[in-house]
Amino acid sequence: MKHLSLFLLVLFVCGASKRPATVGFAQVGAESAWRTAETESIKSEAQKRGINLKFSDAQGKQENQIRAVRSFIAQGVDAIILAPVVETGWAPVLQEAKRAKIPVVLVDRGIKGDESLYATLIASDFVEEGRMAADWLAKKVDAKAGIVELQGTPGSAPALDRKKGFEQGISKRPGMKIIASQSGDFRRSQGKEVMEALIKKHGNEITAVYAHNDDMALGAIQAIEESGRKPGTDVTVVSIDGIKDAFHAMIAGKLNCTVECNPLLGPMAFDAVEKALTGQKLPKRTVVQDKVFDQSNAKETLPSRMY
Ligand code: GYE
Repeated sequence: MKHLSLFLLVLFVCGASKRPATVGFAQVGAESAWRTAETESIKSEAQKRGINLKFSDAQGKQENQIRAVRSFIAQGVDAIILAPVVETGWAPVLQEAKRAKIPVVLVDRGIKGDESLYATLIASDFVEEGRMAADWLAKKVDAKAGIVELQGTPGSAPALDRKKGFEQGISKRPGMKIIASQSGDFRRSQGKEVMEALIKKHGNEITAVYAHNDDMALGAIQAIEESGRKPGTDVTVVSIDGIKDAFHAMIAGKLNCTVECNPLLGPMAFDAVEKALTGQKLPKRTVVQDKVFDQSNAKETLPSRMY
């Protein structure tokens, strides 16, 4: 009897581990090069591990993401990876996942509220990124600047925290002032449009741009050039992400600095999924480490950039 149950247990464990896991990934959209790199990292890691991945692109809308998570639950996936577009409004659907005993791994952006609704969060420290951008800018401009801030998606963790960190960074530097702050939704086209409007309004008062991501900074750089001023010289431009195009712009002297935010979260996300599925303990939060790059090291760094 004892041997039989042991045999059955072994059979069960082996059988279970052989069945490929099915994981649903509820992605925000494709608003930036960062986002595309993250999608690619998760898709390729799933393939490498033989995981059956169900992918959903919410086109930047929370209601689409909620619908995707519900459909993953209905399909009985083993786990869900969620990159939440905004911080609030997740409790009902995450409670449904919890009731269905489907672990949820949050990647890249956090949420507000009950921590028991997700297994773990893997993300950068966005407040720290904002602070690093402010410190770099302060040194560059001798703590004197009229700053335009281009914010990310309203209500998203990176937009809220990058704003907060930057404000903390300039708070003890009275010569640095944010003269306008508007959302460009993390998109290049909107970064350009917003910058055009702000140049019309504030003209040469603007001596620096702080963009919450590289794509918006690259859009702003175009707007500055079209207005007849020189980005990188007349207007100091700092941003966050560290995409390849940012390195090209730094080499061209148009972008001054980018704070890296690593989107290659696939391996960490699936390590977490596997731990959650085998009942291992997970930290509530894993902080991805970031670095600052500027024109002094852009050229030598570019060949090693992965995204
Ligand atoms: O910085 C931006 C993107 O959530 C950290 O979202 C991510 C941000 C990233 O669209 O480019």
